[in-house]
Amino acid sequence: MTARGQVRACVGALYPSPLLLAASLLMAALLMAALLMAALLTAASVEAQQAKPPTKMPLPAANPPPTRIVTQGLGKTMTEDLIPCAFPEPGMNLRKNAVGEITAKDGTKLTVPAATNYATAPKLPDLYNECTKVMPKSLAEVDLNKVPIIEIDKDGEVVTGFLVADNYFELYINGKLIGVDVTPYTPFNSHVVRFRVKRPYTIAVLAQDWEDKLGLGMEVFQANPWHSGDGGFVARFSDGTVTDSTWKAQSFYIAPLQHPDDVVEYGNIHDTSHLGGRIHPLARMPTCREFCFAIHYPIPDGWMAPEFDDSAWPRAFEYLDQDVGIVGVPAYWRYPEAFMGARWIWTISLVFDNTVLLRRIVK
Ligand SMILES: [Ca+2]
Ligand SMILES: [Ca+2]
Repeated sequence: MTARGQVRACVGALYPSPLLLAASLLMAALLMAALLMAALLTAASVEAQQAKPPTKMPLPAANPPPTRIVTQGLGKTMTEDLIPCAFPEPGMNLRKNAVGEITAKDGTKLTVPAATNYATAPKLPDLYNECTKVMPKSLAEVDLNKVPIIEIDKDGEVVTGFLVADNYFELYINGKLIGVDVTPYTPFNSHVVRFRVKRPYTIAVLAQDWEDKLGLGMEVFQANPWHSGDGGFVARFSDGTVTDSTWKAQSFYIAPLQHPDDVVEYGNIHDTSHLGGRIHPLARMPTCREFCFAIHYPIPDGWMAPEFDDSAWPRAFEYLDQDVGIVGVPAYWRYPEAFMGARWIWTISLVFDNTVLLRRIVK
C-alpha cells in the first residue's frame, strides 16, 4: 500500500460511509426499542405481583339467602318496665326493662329489643339478684339441693348449670323452654338451674343485649345517651359442658348502623367487623343517633329444637371478661368456681349484634 492509500484507509475508519452510518443508527433504534419493551414488561410483572390480595377468603353463599328487614329510628314504647326492681337502692345499676314495637320499611312489625317469652315463662332460680336480695357471699353459701330439678327425661342424669347474660337469656333444653332470666336488663344478675336429662341433649339459648333506645341498640351510659351497648353470655354445666367456640351463634338484630350496608353478609356471617372491631374500644361508633338503622333477620321456626339444622350457623366467638366489661360484677365475679373454664360467647360483634341465638349439642 502506498502512503496515500494508508491515509485514505485511516480516514475511512474515522469517517464511515453513509450506508454504514444508517445501519448503525437502525441498530441503535432497535436496541432502544428492545430496552423500552423490556422495561414495560418488567413494570407490568411488578404490577401483577403487587395486585391487591382479596380482603376476604371466598365463602359459599348463605343458604337460605339472608332476608333483611330494615328499620330506622326509635320504636314506640309498649311496656315501660317488664319487672320493676323490688328493692331499689341508691347506687344500684338500675335500668327499666322496656319493650317496644317498630314498623320496618317493608311494613313488618317487630318487637324490640326482641319478642320474648318473659311474660309467661317460668323464671329461673337466682344465684345472685340485687332486686330480690339473693346475694350469697360465696358458692359455699348456696344450697343446690333447694334448686328444683326440671324433668326432661325420667331416666336421665341431673345436670346443674350456672348462667349469666349481658343482659337477658331464655334457656331451652331439647326444645323445651325451661326458664328465663328474671332481670331482662340490669342490675347484672345470675341464675342456677337443675334439670334431669339423657344424652345426647340440645341446649338452645336466646341471648339479648337489652337497650334503652328501643329499636336502635343504644343505651344511656355515663354521660352518653347514645352509647352502643354490648352483649355476652356465659354458662357452665356440671356435666362438663361450658360455653366456648364449639357452640353455634347467629345474629338476628344488628344496630345501631349508620347505613344498612354496614352489615355485609359474608357467607352465613352477618359481618360488621369492618366497623373497627368486635369490642367497644375498637368499634367505630355511629353518629346517626335517632336516625340510625337496624337490620333484623327473621328467626327460623323451631330454631331451639334438637332436629334444627344449625350447620350453616357460624361458630360462637369467645370473649374475655374484660371485653364484656364484667370485671368485678358480683353476679359473676363472686362465684369463680361456678364458671371455671367457661368462656363468654357471642357472635362476631359484641357491640352491634343484639339478638343472638346460641346452640350446643351435648353428646
Ligand atoms: Ca339479666
Ligand atoms: Ca348490654
